[in-house]
Amino acid sequence: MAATSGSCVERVKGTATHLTGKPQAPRMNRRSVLASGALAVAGALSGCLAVFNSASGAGDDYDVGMGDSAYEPAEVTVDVGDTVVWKNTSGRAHTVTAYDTGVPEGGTYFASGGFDDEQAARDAWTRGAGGIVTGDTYEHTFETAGEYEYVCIPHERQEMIGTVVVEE
Ligand SMILES: [Cu+2]
Repeated sequence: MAATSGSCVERVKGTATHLTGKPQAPRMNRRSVLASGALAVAGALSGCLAVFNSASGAGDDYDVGMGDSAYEPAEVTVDVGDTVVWKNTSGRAHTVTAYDTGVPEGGTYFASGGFDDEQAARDAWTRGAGGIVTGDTYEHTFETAGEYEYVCIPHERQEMIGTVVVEE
């Protein structure tokens, strides 16, 4: 099994280098990250599965990238219970801040930094809190169906706005 695992890691690295032209850390399967109780051996196995998933894009370690002034993609569609992972793929700090009016009835407010509402997130940003720095991730699990709208506070004027559509 050790030999098989090793070759999986090699393939992950090879793919990442080929696609981006620069070395990257081996991709992690985020489900293995979320399952904190998982045994180490299970993590190794899911790492192998991620090789095959990444061929279709499904095994990426994030769902929404954050470019200089845009969420990429700006809209994603997921199912109830899914976790969306944002990753700052740019060189500047961003936020993921739900609009108070952008959360459907019964939905949970979300914002990087863990704030309870939009105003708290905006106030915090003026103090430099709640940002997602280069390479960092933020994630939220959507338990209620509907359409969620969110914004990057520092790049609102550049219309850095995103939507998560959560289906039943
Ligand atoms: Cu931004």
